[in-house]
Amino acid sequence: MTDQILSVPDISCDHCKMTIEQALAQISGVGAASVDIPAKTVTLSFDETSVSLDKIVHTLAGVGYEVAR
Ligand SMILES: [Cu+2]
Repeated sequence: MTDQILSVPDISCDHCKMTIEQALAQISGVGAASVDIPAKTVTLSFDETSVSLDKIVHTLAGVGYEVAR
């Protein structure tokens, strides 16, 4: 598993946290994911052999959250 911290500037409340965590939970290959609201970050671990970081970033964009890079 690869650990990754993503910066997501639009995170502002519990609703954002729930939306993001639920979206990530539906991607196979993504393990634990947690959203830090004050820090506006998403910390997750994923299996690089079954999902790419790109796919994760696109999934977040699909639910309305752009990852800053
Ligand atoms: Cu919100």
